[in-house]
Amino acid sequence: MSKKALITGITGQDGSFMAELLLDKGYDVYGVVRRKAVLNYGNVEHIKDSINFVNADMTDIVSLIGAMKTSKADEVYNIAGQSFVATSWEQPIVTTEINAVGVLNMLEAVRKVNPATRFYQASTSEMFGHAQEAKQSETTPFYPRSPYGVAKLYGHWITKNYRESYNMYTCSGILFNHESERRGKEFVTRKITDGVARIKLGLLDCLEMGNLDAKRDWGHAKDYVKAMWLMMQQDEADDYVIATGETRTVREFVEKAFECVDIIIKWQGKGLEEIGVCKTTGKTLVRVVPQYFRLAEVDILLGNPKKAEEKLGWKREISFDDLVRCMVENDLKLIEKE
Ligand code: NAP
Ligand code: F7E
Repeated sequence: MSKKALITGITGQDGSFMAELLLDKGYDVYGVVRRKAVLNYGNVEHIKDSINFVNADMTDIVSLIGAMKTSKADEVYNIAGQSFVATSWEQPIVTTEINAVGVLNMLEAVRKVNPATRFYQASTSEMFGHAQEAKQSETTPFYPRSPYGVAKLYGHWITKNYRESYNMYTCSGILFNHESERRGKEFVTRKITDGVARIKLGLLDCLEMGNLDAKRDWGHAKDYVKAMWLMMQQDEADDYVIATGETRTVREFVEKAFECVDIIIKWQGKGLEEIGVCKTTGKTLVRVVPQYFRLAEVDILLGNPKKAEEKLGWKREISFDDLVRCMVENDLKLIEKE
C-alpha cells in the first residue's frame, strides 16, 4: 500500500516541490489549503489533480485534527508558515499564531489522532539571527532578530519537546535560504531576478533595494526538499542544518543576475547613496532606498551542512550560478508571456 503524506503549506514554494517529490516516490499526497475568496492552488496548480486537498488552517486545531483523520498520514511535512521576515514586524501576532502556536496545534493533532505519524518541522537559519559562530551548525546558540525568528524558535523547541516528552518521531530541518522560480516576489532573490528581467525588456528603469551588504547562504529549494524527506526516513528523529556552506552579499546576487542578461554593474557611492550603473551605458539601474531596510538586520548567515552530508548522505546539487540563471531565465519567459 502507498504511504500517505500530509503537507501543510503545499501551495507555497517548498510545499510544491515536496508534493512533486512525494508523488514521484509513489506517496498518496494530501495538502492543507486555506479557504480563499478566490480559489487558487498557487504553486501546485499544475499537479492539482494528483493531490487530495484538505481545508484547514494552522491556527485552528479542530481543522488540523480533521486533516489528520482524513489523510491518515504516515508522514506530516509541516511546511506552512508566515514566511516573510519583514511582515513579521507589521503582523507579529499572526506570525506567532501561525509559526509558533500553529506548530503546537499540528503536533497535538498528530499526537491525538496517531502519535506514530512522523513529523517534519520547517525550522530556519533565522533562529541563528545575530550569529554566535562564523559557521552555524546544530550546536550554535540561537539569537533570533525578528518576530519571525522568535516564533520559529518556539516551533523548533516544541518539536524537540514532543520528541522528548512523548517519544514521537519529530524532526526539524534548520534550513538556510533556498530559492527557485517559485519564490514569492517580495523576497530579495526573486525581486532581483524579476527586476533584472523587466529592465532587460525595457519595462523597468531601476531596481530599488535595501541592504546590499547582507550576506546569505542561498541554495535551490529542489535540493532542500530532498533533505526534508531523508530526515523522515531515519531510524531515529534528529535535527539537521541544511545549507550550501557558501555565503554571498545581496550585491553579489544583483551583479550575477545582471550578468545573466549581459549587463555589467559598476558600483558608485556608499550606504544610502550607493548606486549600480551599467558599465556600458552609464545608466543607473540599482538604487538603495531606506524603506527596504529591516528594523533589526541579520547581517550574515553561513551554514555548516556536515551532519546532513554525513548522516543523511545529502548533498547540494544546484550551484549558486545555476540558481540565479534559472530564476532570471524563468522571469524573462514569464514577462514575455505577459
Ligand atoms: P511560502 O512560499 O511563503 O509558503 C508558505 C505556505 O504556508 C503557503 O502554502 C501558505 O498558504 C501556507 N500558510 C501560511 N499561513 C497558513 C495558515 N495559517 N494555515 C495554513 N497554511 C498557511 O514559504 P516557503 O518559502 O515555501 O517556506 C516554507 C516554510 O519553510 C515556511 O514555514 C518558512 O517559514 C520556512 N522556511 C523557509 C526558508 C526559505 O528560504 N524558503 C528557509 C527556512 C525556513 P497560502 O497559499 O494560503 O498563503
Ligand atoms: O531577505 C536583504 C534583507 O527577504 C534577505 C525567508 O525564506 O530566508 C528568508 O528570509 C536579505 C535580508 O529573506 C532587500 O535585508 C536587501 O538581509 O529574501 P529575504 P530572509 O529575510 O533572509 C529565511 C531562512 C527564512 O526562514 C524566511 O522564511 O536581503 N534585502 N534589499 C532585501 N530583502 C528584501 N526582501 N527586499 C529588498 O529589497
